[in-house]
Amino acid sequence: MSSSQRQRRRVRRLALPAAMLLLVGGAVTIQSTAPAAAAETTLRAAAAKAGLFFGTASSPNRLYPILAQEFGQLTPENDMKPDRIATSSGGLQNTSGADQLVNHAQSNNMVVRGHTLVWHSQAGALQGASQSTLNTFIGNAINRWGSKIAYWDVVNESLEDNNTGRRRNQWPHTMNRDANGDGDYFDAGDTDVIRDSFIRAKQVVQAGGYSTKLCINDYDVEGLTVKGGGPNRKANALYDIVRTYRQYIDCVGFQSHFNDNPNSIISDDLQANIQRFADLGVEVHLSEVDIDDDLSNNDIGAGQAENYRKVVRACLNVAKCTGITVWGISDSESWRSSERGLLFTGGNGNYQKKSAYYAVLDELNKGRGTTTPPPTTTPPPTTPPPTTPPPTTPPPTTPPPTTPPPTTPPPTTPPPATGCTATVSLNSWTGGFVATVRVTAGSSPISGWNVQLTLPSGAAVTSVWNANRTGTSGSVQFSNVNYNGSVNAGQYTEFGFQGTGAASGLTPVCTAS
Ligand code: 9MR
Repeated sequence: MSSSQRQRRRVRRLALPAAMLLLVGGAVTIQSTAPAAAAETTLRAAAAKAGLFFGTASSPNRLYPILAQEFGQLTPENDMKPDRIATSSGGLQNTSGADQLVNHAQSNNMVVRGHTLVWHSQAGALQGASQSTLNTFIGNAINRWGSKIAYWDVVNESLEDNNTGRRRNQWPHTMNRDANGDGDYFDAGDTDVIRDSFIRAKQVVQAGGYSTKLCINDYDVEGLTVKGGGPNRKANALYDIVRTYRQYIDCVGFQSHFNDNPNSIISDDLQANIQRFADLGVEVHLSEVDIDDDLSNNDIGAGQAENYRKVVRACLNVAKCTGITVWGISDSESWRSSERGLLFTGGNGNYQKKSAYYAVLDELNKGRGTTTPPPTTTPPPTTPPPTTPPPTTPPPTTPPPTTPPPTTPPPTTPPPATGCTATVSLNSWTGGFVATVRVTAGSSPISGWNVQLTLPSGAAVTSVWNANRTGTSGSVQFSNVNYNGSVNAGQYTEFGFQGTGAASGLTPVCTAS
């Protein structure tokens, strides 16, 4: 018996008693309350009910009915890549496949993710192009489809393999220059193709009045840790990029190609990693999911269906995880067909649902937040948490009490320190800056915070994330938003703002509630 036959039998076994129960319930009580909302029967509908999209990658020759039935979002698997549509001067050519996909999505009310503008691979005629030519291409591509594209992957796969945490040492990143040699490309005098491509993309979106959101997309960035528990430096590097360029970046794609590569694991801290990006204020998508059906070497080596459940649940538990895209419909048509990593078998539109499909549908139908979300704050990657030195002397042993304990606390016990402190780090350039403010709770938990700081004359706030704001220049107040007011003792959360002018010597004053 095939797995899908087994699955159908299982569904029939479950369906019969449920129907009997309904009949019995109807017989014994006329005033029965309405039955619980029926579970949705497609991935698309179940995801929509939970407030996210569930999509897939496709091509013009695979626009079968099942596509729009099961999926609410579409990514052109290959038809929008520069090697298909870019000329060497940054113009457009051969857009018919991409147009067909966009039109199909439009007529079926599907969200489109454009994939992709700046990428070292499949660059075609753009290979080796200057930033100025890339900018021309970015403008032409964004303008061609405007708001029909809800999300654009502006920069794809900019970070090196093997968990080094470095940018790729190949075009277009070879255009980068670290002017002051401090090891990053974030300084005013540096050249950074990521920053410059996003700045251009943002300008085009704003000038056109489009609703398009701009994403950075990469793989092996899913967990906080890699196999063995070490830090995921690639994820940390991506985090630093998003934090630094937050004003231009709206969304982050974790590709989520899970396989036996030690950096491609499904780790228990996937949700925490999604959450820390979400805490920067960006949307997070699992943008190219496939899960090897034999993860025997993986940290979570459960069956494929269970692994899919974990991945979908991690997204559902983070409100700003707003979409999941599987990288194709059927195993046989996948770029990694030998790993059988998708939700269907079969081909040419005649597809059969796998156990993994039913697991995903079931998890989506449970909706968001059915498990306790982790704390909304996780430490940023570049600052390792302080390590507690091991005690040098054994702790004193408490002798058994010989007298009854006092009924009032001794007067010398100091009251617990409460409140919060705030520190600012600045990333400045000529005429502007981004400030990241860290709010740290004292030795008691806090449930809300307020940070006041005074900007130097000539400086003004233009945008803020992860906080509410009162004032623009001079004395400015920031307070928590609904998801980051609660901070545990000794923990911190961060918010940020962008401004014009120069900001230096800021001394934030934190008060807690
Ligand atoms: O699935 C795509 C496959 O058909 C192409 O041959 C391949 C060429 O590089 O690209 C595949 O899609 C990739 C995506 O664009 C970026 N992330 C990794 C995907 C799988 O390789």
